[in-house]
Amino acid sequence: MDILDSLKKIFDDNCVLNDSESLQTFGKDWTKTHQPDPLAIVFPKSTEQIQALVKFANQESLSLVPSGGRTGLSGGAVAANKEIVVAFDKMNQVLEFNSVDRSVKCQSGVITKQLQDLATENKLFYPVDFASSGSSQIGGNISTNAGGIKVVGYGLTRNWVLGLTVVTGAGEILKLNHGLVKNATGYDLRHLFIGAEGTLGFITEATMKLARAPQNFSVMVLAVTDIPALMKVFEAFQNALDLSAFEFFSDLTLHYMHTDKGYAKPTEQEAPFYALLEFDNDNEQREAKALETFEYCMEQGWVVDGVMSQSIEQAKTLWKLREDVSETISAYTPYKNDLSVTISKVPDFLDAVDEIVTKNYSEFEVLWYGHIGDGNLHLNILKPADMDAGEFNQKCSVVNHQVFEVTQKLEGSISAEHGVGLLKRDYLEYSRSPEEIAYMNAVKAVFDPNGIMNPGKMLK
Ligand code: S2G
Ligand code: ZN
Repeated sequence: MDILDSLKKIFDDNCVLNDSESLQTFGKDWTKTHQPDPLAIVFPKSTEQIQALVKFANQESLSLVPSGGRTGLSGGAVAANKEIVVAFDKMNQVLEFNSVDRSVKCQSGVITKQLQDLATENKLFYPVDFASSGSSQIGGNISTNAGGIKVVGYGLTRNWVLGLTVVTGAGEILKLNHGLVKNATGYDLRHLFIGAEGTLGFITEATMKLARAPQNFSVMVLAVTDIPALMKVFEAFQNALDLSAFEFFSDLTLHYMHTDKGYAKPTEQEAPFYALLEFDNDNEQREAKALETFEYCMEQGWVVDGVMSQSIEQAKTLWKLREDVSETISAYTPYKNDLSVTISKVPDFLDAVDEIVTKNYSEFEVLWYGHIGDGNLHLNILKPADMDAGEFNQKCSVVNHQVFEVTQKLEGSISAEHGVGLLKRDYLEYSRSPEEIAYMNAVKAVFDPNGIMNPGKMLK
């Protein structure tokens, strides 16, 4: 029996596709560097169907690629070598909401925004948020340990996973942690699957924790003189308030938000960099403290102007200056790096990397933005309209080694939140030691002994 017929015995009708349009659509993510070429796309509806597929794939030596919202930026969900793509679009049910546990058990294909809205409806809050939350899926968020814009206040996806149901690459179903807050019974295997990018098995269900909803919050955008000043501003506000976010973007980034999206410039006075911060503002003291800190930063000469939201609506408008950057500049097919160092090392790091890119890319526009509160900087080099994409990517990749050497010297990460996937795999040594990589391969061999799970991603 041929493979497609066998697959049709495992999955429901119309849940096995191999028409060229489906292969192209489901065989990729947001990266555009690899030509999708999967064998077929399957749409499971249950953990048991996935288990049957994994057993079949082990027998037939077939490779499997998990696919969620296909919003990944490192090629982690690309199928370019006749793999079978396992798309979770039909495993998208909320299974249980528990108001006492403040948790939601859901299938992996639930859209991030769906979970956020469910929390809000129940006067709770799912705090992991980023630009792609309208199309990304919980399973993919967990597989890449997605961060986003509220990490400084609420942590990463990893902090909100109470339990997982997984199918290992060996075809075993594991129910990990069962939603327990405390469970001191040995290795916490859930944390191996979080951030594993689908290389150990499939995450089919997750129990996610919800937070108390903030009563009210305010957003400030501050025009900042330089990066050292930005760090002083971060320290001053971090010491004064409970920050839920502390982001930054350069003046050139703001220029594109203004010219391409028509967003108003947030301050009268312009500056080379802008800080965008958010804090819980549920009493007058908080607001007074924020204004007092703003005045102090002005007196120190770190800030030349600033604005504070007076309503939730205005807060959301200010957020769009930062949240909409990725989608706005995607029109320029940017060459992206997603780097992190400990927060205190950000000024030295940004100076060193900026010197490299300025020297090597004097003809390109370089945009800096990201999450200062997490030490996470996004470096985006815009492709000139008249330059061939292949030539541009080749030119930009030339300095990867220099940029990653600086990252390694400062014990930073070559991939802060976007994952390794295909695009960063060959640079892994800059952030992980040979011994660590050997252990990661050993772990992979335990959970996926025949190497059928997302082969070539993250590990060579
Ligand atoms: C951000 C989104 C993806 C990108 O805006 O924080 O993580 O780098 C990014 O454009
Ligand atoms: Zn980011």
